[in-house]
Amino acid sequence: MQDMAEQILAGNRRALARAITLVESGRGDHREQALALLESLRGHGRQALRIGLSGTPGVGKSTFIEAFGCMLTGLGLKVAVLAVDPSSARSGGSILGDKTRMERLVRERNAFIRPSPSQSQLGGVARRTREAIDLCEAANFDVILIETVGVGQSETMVAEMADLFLLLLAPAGGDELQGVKRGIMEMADILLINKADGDLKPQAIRTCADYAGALRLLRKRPQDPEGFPKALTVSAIEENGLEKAWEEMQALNTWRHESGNFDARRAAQARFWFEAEVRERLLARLTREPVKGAMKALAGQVEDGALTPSAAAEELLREHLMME
Ligand SMILES: Nc1nc2c(ncn2[C@@H]2O[C@H](COP(=O)(O)OP(=O)(O)OP(=O)(O)O)[C@@H](O)[C@H]2O)c(=O)[nH]1
Ligand SMILES: [Mg+2]
Repeated sequence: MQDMAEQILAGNRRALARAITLVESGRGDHREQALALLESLRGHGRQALRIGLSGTPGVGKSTFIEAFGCMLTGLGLKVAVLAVDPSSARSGGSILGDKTRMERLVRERNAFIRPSPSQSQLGGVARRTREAIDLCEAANFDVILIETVGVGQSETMVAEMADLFLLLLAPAGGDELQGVKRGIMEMADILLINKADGDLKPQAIRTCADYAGALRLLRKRPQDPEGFPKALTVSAIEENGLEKAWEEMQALNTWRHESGNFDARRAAQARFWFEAEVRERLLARLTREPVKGAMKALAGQVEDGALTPSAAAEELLREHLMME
């Protein structure tokens, strides 16, 4: 693991790819190795800008990442792309789809693209993605793009591991605007109205103005300077508005660094994931033997009236989970 750690720190991509495979593995011995690897990488002092990107299917996420990623590598930056796709059914197809849609970025020397592992449990996906982010950061990437399709809880999850959260939206009529859930709007730092090209351009500009209005109605967040969150139009296909979007991201990022919000947010995220993992692993024990069987037996006694629910819970926690 020490050797692998050194190779990752030296920016060796094959070592990085192998390490990500290791953190994705469900095997117990792999898990131990992965933890040892992450531990030996801790304290390298490198910090990438982690950008989460979400949007409904077909809005242009892959096209945007291809264009935006190439723009960043063109600026001399090293870019890693990770995908979070909690629906395992889609993962096989999305790997192929994204490889063809990111043709240029795939060939870039300074880009690293990692499709999502096929895994249906969101908790597992969260841990793997966080660890993959840590590995990419250790490998000295400047920007880490984390793509997620706007389904279920995956957006919240990505927002909790990103420094900046972008929401990609399509040009829409006024009524459709309300289709974006308020909670997701509140998480976004920058809304990007994509497809602002050709016939769709006027509609994209109107949609952008509508969203800008909606953003002004949201409660002011302590992590924002004046003017944020904001809405911008882009065209991923024509590669318009990408520099402007990058300027805004940098402006926000600089402000957050200077105001202490950046570090505070990372600390809060670390705490969030610690607590989430404790909860998740405690719950997981209930569904595994021997606790599962003990729970079933106690449930039977509760049903029969031999034990009260509270007494049975007490016994399970004390005897089988060694908790008071
Ligand atoms: N006109 C126009 N079309 C775009 C733009 N960006 C993407 N598209 C088109 O929209 C369709 C979907 O683009 P993708 O990049 O695959 O969208 P996605 O969000 O990655 O979709 P999923 O991976 O299915 O979630 C494709 O036909 C793209 O060519 C754009 O800026 N302008
Ligand atoms: Mg895609």
